[in-house]
Amino acid sequence: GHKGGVLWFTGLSGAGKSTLALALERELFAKGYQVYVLDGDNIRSGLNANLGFSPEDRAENIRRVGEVAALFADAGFLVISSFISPYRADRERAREAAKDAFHEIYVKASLEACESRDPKGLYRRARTGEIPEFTGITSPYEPPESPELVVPTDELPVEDCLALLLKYVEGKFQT
Ligand code: GGZ
Repeated sequence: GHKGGVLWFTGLSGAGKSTLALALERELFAKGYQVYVLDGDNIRSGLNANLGFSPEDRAENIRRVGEVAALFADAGFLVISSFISPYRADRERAREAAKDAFHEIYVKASLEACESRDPKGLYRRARTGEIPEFTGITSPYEPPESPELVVPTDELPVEDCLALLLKYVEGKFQT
């Protein structure tokens, strides 16, 4: 079997992290990989239910996710972690937890693209001030400086983005 690893997705809300994480999980599972997605649905609803979106809470969110991801990788899983993870220092700490198993993947779309998609109407609510500290609007996003992979979702259709991810994973991890 393959070794464990952490595929650490980072990017703005609406960049396509969740869509790609779930599509990649499905494809990898079908190819026989032991794969598991960590995202807001299974982490912010449970383990991190006590955390909000202040800089301190985001740091703690990412710290815990980084540790959980490292444990799963230790157990031989390919973990797909799908969080905005806006701060470089927090992502670096997650990398230190997983060591060589860590792969930073920048799911890259411009703020303009994300805001025009606005699938959940969150950017609109952030602009009116109804949602405070919203990433890209009233809270910072620090893009990766040297990610292992960039997936430009505002330049390529989702199938091509998925193909990039699959090629990357299959090059690094053999079942
Ligand atoms: C950013 C927020 C916020 C604020 C709620 N800022 O696109 P979504 O809706 O479905 O996913 C976003 C999710 C971000 O949670 P993360 O755990 O990934 O964030 S972090 O890594 O920064 O801790 C968004 C929703 O939660 N959401 N309020 N203020 N996104």
